[in-house]
Amino acid sequence: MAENQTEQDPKGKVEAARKAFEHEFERFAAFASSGPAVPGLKLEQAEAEQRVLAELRTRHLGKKSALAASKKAIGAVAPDGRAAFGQLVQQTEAEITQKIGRAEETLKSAIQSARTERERIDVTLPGRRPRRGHLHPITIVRQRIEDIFVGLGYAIEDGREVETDFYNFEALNIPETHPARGTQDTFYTTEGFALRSQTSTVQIHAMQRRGAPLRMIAPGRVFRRDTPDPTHNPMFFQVEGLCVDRGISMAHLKGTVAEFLRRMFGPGTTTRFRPSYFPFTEPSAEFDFSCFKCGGTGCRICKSSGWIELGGSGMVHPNVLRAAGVDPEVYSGFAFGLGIDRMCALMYGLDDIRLLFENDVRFLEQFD
Ligand code: FA5
Repeated sequence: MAENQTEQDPKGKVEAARKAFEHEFERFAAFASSGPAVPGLKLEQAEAEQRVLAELRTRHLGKKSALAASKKAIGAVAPDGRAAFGQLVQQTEAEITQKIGRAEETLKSAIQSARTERERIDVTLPGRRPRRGHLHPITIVRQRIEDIFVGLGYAIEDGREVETDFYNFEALNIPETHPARGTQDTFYTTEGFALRSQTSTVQIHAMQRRGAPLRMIAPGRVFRRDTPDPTHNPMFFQVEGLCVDRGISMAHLKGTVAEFLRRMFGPGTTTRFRPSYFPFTEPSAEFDFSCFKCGGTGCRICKSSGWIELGGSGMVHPNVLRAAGVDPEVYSGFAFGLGIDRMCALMYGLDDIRLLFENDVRFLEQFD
């Protein structure tokens, strides 16, 4: 009955539209009356409220709103009440428009200041510097070795990591049945190809390419089927040295190695040679140097012996010179090879060479 009355009564319709608006607008009342900022209102919240308010505006002031219908109905009202009715509609519309407008303004400025706050940057703060990397300790040691030998007139050769049986064994005087193959057992890729087990392979490549006379060092990665322990890795670094010329003798080998170690570990360093065996050198010797830590009196690093073992050496076997196309009747040469990883461990006091390949930044950072 009441509904029917409202339907009949244009004024009642306007009143009902206002009430419906007031009811829905309640949640925005605070925005309509507060200042430009709403304390505690988060950006996402304010944006959601803005969307709801836009819908509310369409519902109450849009073309299909009850108020729009009342506007259309003005003409149908009896002339004596038309002006008053028209005024009522206009007033109601103005009130609603004003309230929504104020709430919109408040939300807009709340959104703006929340955005500014979020994007605020302090331009006076110092920028973040990218962290600079540094060389790996093995690279540091390798470069020192290279510098010393370049100073002694040696060229630096780059070898191959995957080798044929010929370069890794045959040409180095290690035939297929030789027991030395067992001590340097390596990883085979396919028939006839292996990961090199020593940098001595570069001796052959260098002599074939450059001929004699020749002075070179060849640092690089080598591989062996060794079980990892504090002094062994299946992949490690060696540096090879080779000097071939007329009249080269064991004295040149000893002088060169002694000078290298003095430059590497200090002028007081002494060197000793012990007889040894390598299939590709004759005679062969292993060389040690006086402990750089205790000077020879004995300490933890040299295991109380006063000496540190470093590598193998000898006079290049005539068979090796021949295999590489150098006439052993005219030329002779010396060669040596040492392990960079163990040298690096000695220099930095590491008790396990495996640390060098774990890529733990906390460890590597110490060598900056
Ligand atoms: C050789 O490899 C010979 N080619 C050296 C040589 C060159 C002799 C020229 C004569 C003339 P040896 O197998 O001893 O030699 O290895 C040389 C060095 O490599 C060792 O002194 C040691 O420092 C290092 N080394 C050997 N095996 C490993 C391993 N598994 N892990 C880390 N370092 C190793």
